[in-house]
Amino acid sequence: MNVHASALAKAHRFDEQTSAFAGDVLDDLSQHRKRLSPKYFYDAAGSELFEQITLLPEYYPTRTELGILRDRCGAISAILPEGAALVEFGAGATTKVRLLLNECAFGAYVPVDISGDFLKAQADALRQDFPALAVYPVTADFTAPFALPEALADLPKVGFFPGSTLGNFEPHEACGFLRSARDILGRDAQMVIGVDLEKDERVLYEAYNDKAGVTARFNLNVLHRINRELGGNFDLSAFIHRAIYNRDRHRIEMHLISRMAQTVRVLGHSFSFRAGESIHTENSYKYSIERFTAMARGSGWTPRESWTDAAGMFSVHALVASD
Ligand code: AVI
Repeated sequence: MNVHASALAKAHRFDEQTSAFAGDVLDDLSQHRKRLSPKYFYDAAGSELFEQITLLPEYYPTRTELGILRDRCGAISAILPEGAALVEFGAGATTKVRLLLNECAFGAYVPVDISGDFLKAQADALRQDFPALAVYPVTADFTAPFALPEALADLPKVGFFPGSTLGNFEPHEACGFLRSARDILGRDAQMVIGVDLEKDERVLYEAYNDKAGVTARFNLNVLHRINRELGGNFDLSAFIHRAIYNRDRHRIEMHLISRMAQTVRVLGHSFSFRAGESIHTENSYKYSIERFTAMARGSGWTPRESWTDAAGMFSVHALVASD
């Protein structure tokens, strides 16, 4: 916890997670270019909105990755060791991991997520459907080092990081995550990872500016969360969602744009906005196969195989830990 966050925890009797949220929000809104971390999108309402996004006709990543996993799970299973512990970084919908669990003979499944409640529900559902599978949920921030359960010490390890969540990390954070995953999983580990690809800018634009406005609600929900958890007074109707493709940096950027000059208060601090001023809320980096595999090579992994859909929209990679 940083100094700011621990002072807030004391003053407001916040729990550890809310204090960290408060500290980050106050720091990030005080920047010359205001920003908020995309990790704060995912409260209960935000997670539900994200599930809705994955079903939108314009949002191709989820169904395309599922298609690749469905078509290629035989090939994926053929290169993974039998009896391995499958360690999933982040616990979301279980649809993707079920494809692997059905196809490969894993010895254990280890979902890792910061949200203990969500993790427990996910683990319970999988235990019911895969009674022979040992499930060891680990409550941890998977972007920082954490320990795997002792019971898995002798099993080979396979990491699973679907959904192109890696794309929401800055490139240096993505390298840091890959390196840390390599350390956590250990020697001879393998990794199966989903990565969204560069493509026609119109397709990208529409995926993040859907007609039904679900992505806009998802983006604005972070202001609602600040109001609810930190007693902020954001007027959600005074901000609009904007997503643009930044070609030079290969990324979709999401912003919340202030419609007017206004001042917002959060935890006794005032933040002034000019009309048209942005809060930068998310980057979603898009990779080429070459750029991703080069990054993996530089971060402790040797690319073993890459699969894409026929239209080359999305990619799934098998990596092996480098010596
Ligand atoms: C979770 N993540 C990979 C999504 C993405 O596409 O970057 C989050 C998202 N943001 C807007 N729509 C979906």
